[in-house]
Amino acid sequence: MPAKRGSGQQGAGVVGVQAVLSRPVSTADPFSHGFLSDPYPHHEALREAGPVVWLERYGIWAMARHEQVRDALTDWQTYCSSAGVGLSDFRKEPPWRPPSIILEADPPLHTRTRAVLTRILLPAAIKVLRERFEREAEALIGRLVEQREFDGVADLAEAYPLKVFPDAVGISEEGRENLLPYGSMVFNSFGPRNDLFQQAMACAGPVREWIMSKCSRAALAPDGLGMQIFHAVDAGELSEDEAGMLVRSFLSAGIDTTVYGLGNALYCMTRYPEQWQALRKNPSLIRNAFEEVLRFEAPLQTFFRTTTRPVEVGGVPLGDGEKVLLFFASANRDPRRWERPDTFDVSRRAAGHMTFGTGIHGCVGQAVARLETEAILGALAKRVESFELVAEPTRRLNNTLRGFDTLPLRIKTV
Ligand code: 4IA
Repeated sequence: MPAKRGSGQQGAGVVGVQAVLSRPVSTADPFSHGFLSDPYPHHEALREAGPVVWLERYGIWAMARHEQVRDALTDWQTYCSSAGVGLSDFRKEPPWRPPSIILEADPPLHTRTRAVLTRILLPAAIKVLRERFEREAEALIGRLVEQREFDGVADLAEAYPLKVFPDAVGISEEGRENLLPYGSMVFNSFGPRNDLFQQAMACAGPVREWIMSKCSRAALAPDGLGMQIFHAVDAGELSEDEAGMLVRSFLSAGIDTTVYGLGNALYCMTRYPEQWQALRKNPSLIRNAFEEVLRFEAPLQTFFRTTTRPVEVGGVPLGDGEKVLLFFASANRDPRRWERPDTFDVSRRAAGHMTFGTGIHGCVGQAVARLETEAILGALAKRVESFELVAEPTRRLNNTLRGFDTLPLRIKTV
């Protein structure tokens, strides 16, 4: 992918001044099948091109180095979310669904909605879920061990979150097959209106209707995480409609992310068997191993921000109201930040990866994600000596997520 120095925007309207500014330029399409199938060489080229790169194809900026991604995420005043965290600028075109009141919002709205979810998802609050999550993990892994051969995606990475998370939120069993298609819509919609987006939207109508029907107080179990959001209405923190929208956020953000994360974890343990042996020998590494999976094979690859003012990044001037594509997965392998960035090592200090984001929008559900993964990896560590691929895994391409469609596994038991 060529990256060249190109001429920037002309200084506009100032009599007698016509500054021609220089900026690194790339012709890459981060949402093409080629890029999404093997993003890492493209990430490297973007990192080397400069601290910020103009993507000609979309007329947007890209940041692929750890320092700039982190700095943008921690400066919400300059890099806002309320114009959407996808390619589409909500101020210029209508969003495909009403914007999320937490993800696609800035303070003060974001501060109020975030406070409610932070409280509900505090590690201490999540503790009560642990026993149930571990029991379900043991039961599922028990069945898969008996089976010996299974699909790591459908039978494990999808099956587990699809059981435990909707149970925790407190929605009915009926219709849960809508959750994955909805996630596919949500995460593909952050990219351009390309083939992946069109495919995901094929069944949009009924899927959205089902999702919205599960977001009301009447649809929620009395003791779940969903109903806890409605308690905030009773306390005067949210309106009834806002509570429903935050339940929608649970159902948007809580499934595919962990499905892709678990699939990538299984893939890493299969691809790097000596790392699985290290985990089995020392299960206290499990927690860090998950962070290393998130660093090394980020299930969430990218998000956008929109500038709220002209800003200079490493000597390159960005204008007001411009879209900036942040490459979390590239920050995670930036050699400026990591030693041996392309080595999967469960004992490295993986904290500081960007997969959960950082700053005011940093993943509010990360305790749930950790709980799910630790329960699954813990159950596997007790029973599974090694994983073997019985066929080549196939990828499921998505404008935002990175993961697998199939992961045909055979396990050797202890
Ligand atoms: C929402 C970042 C991702 C996990 C996410 C997706 C959707 C929403 C929030 C977060 O709909 O609020």
